[in-house]
Amino acid sequence: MKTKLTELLGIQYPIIQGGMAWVAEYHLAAAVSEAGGLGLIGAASAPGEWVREQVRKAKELTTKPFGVNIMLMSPYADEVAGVIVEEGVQVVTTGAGSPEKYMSMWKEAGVKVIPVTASVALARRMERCGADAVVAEGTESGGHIGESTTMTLIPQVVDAVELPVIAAGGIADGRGIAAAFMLGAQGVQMGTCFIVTKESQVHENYKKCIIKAKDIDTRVTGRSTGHPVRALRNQMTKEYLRREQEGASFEELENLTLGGLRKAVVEGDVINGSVMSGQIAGLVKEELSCEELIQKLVRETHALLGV
Ligand code: TUI
Repeated sequence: MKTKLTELLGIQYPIIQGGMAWVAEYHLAAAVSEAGGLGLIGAASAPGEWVREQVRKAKELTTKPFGVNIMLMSPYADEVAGVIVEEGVQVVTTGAGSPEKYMSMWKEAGVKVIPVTASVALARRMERCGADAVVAEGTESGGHIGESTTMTLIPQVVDAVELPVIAAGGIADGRGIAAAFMLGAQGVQMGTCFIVTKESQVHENYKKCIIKAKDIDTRVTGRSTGHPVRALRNQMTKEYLRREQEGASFEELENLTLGGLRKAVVEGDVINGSVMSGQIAGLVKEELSCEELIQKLVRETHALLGV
């Protein structure tokens, strides 16, 4: 499975594990990289020193390339951007904004930059400012999402930029990977199926929710606030959507979700917490190791594409 992406990153398979807030810590990232994909540490809203420690711990577990995802709405984004250079992180992905102001610093340090985009316009802008590849993320994804579906977004981004495009949103098996290649992608990024791996440190309750989930079990909160977030439906999403419909204020709605992801991932409160997940959760049925999962994905993709 050699593509422009495996060449760019020096990895075996064109499979990236999403840099999910609270979920993507060093055990998971190192396991994915060891298995031949690209593991990511999700910096989320954590301070630079937390990220530095995570990077150092990942380096103890793998000598293969791994990366860090910066969530650009984080108050610590500036310091995390610096830590990436200081610690010699090889790959950075960015989410929930535009990383233009960090681009020259990263490029000078030789960091490979892969912004996550949800539109053709942002993908084009990222190419112009020197990105090495882009992730095009469809609205099927978990967490903070854009409008377009993966099926419609990928071919449009592929036609708009020369860079390798990585498809994300709604992919959890070899059929999804093969489909992404057919749409012109050079690789895939997956989140939901990695939450349920053995190396993932999330609370058991979170894993059980994803394994139990059916096709129509996610909800999108925050469409009215401009921060749409997809999560599995529960008491929190029900209450949020009810209040959102009643025209609750931004502050009131934020208070409902504030710390919700931590609550679900760390405390296992899957009733009041935010159980972020993609729409593909219904396809995720078992807990495998990262090695087993990646080998299964590669086998399935090979069988479909005959490569
Ligand atoms: O970033 C993500 N997914 C995330 S971040 C996150 S942490 C969070 N927690 C609670 C509330 C809000 C966030 C959970 N999931 N994916 C990448 C992504 N980026 N999806 C969409 C975008 C995006 C959206 C608008 C990127 C850029 C953008 O506009 C940038 C611009 O300047 O035009």
